[in-house]
Amino acid sequence: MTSDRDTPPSSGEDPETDRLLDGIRSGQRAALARAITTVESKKVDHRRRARAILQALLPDTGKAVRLGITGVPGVGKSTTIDALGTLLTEKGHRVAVLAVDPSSTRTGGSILGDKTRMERLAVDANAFIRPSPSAGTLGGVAARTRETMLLCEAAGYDVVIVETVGIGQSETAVAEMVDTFLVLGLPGAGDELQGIKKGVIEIADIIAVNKADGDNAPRARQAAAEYRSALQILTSPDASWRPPVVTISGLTGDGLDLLWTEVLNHRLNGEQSGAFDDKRRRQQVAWMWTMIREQMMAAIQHRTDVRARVGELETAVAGGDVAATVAADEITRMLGLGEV
Ligand SMILES: Nc1nc2c(ncn2[C@@H]2O[C@H](COP(=O)(O)OP(=O)(O)OP(=O)(O)O)[C@@H](O)[C@H]2O)c(=O)[nH]1
Ligand SMILES: [Mg+2]
Repeated sequence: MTSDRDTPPSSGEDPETDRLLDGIRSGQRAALARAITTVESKKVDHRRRARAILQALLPDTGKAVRLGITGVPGVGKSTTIDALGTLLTEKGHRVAVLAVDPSSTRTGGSILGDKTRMERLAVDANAFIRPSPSAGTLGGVAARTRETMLLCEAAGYDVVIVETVGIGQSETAVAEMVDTFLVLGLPGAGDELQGIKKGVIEIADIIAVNKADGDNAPRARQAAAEYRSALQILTSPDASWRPPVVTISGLTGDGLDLLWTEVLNHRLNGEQSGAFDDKRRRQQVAWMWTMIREQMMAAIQHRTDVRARVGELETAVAGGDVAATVAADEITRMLGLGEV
């Protein structure tokens, strides 16, 4: 980009883009919310504006601690995020909470649901809660959430928490957009690790056994010990980091300070070993490829001639009249990509 640092880059031609950029840079919630609506929109002119905004804000992004949180329904994600987020805003941080829930067909309901379970954060001037973009492909939902994360960073949120429910591949999608991936577990993990998939433990940077309060406290400590031994037989993706297991209570707030310390330890450790920069770089490139795939699919949807021909070819391929390879080649050519 040719812009210099004294004059923030702007679209130069779209006043709404300029208004959004100014609003986001000065941390205005309304502008942030409007920009998020713009990145979530499928309209071509909105997508164009979204790209202009994201490019212009690029120098203002990347500075937050990006924390992913997953765990089975009822494990206490909302409760924990409410308590941890409040602890962080009390420390002077600005916290954004986003979600990836591709199964979500809820509209306003999920905002209400999430916000009533995050009572304190919902009314905290230094917190911003945004529910998952409405149902779509996981790739699409994750794409919008990642863009929203960048907007939040540019608006001055220095902690971004991305929550997901343990459905399908959504955990992997969230793990791929954050620096630190936290898996919440329950006391009584001994019963085959409480339905938490082994694959999820493998991508955890930190495990926290929640509900370690009252009568549950001893069982939570026992579960933590079991997670620790389960982790020993797994090879960690980052050789310089052994995922710690902590016990917490989202309800009482016990252990959340230590949990946050572990998040910062993970960051520090990664900065020293180089794993942090590597991961961010890898994520950005993987992100570009995801977008290329998304946009190719979108191009097929947008071009009526291509869409019509895809329909005919599907029938021909299903009927055994045209080889799938040949059909794919025809569409690739129609998109102007030539012979590949
Ligand atoms: N005792 C105890 N109860 C908790 C704790 N954290 C959450 N709960 C309770 O567990 C229930 C589920 O908590 P949520 O925070 O809604 O769980 P969630 O993981 O967000 O659930 P979904 O959004 O449905 O996936 C609620 O009744 C909470 O009050 C905790 O640390 N201790
Ligand atoms: Mg919840």
